[in-house]
Amino acid sequence: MSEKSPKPAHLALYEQALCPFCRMVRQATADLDLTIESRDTMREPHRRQELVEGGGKGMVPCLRIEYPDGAVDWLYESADIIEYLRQLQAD
Ligand SMILES: N[C@@H](CCC(=O)N[C@@H](CS)C(=O)NCC(=O)O)C(=O)O
Repeated sequence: MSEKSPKPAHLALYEQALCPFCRMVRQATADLDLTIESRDTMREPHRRQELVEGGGKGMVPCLRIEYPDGAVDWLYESADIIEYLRQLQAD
């Protein structure tokens, strides 16, 4: 994903309640005062299927970034997700 990515139209976080990496991302969203839709891949198996089909693997956390033109990026790795959200909030 390039640094020139447009502002997202919608964000959704694929996560699991007991995942420590997911917890770090959730804490960052709270610190940044961001509200992001949560999609739990353990409680809702269809969300895991969506994640695997869209992002290529079932690992959580993963941030689904949808742009105004309908394009979608799937961002894995908690540190990368947190950095993306910080940049988004700073812009
Ligand atoms: N380096 C990753 C680690 C994420 C990770 O290990 N997630 C676990 C849950 S705590 C997972 O999804 N494991 C199942 C899989 O990789 O498919 C990050 O920081 O986000």
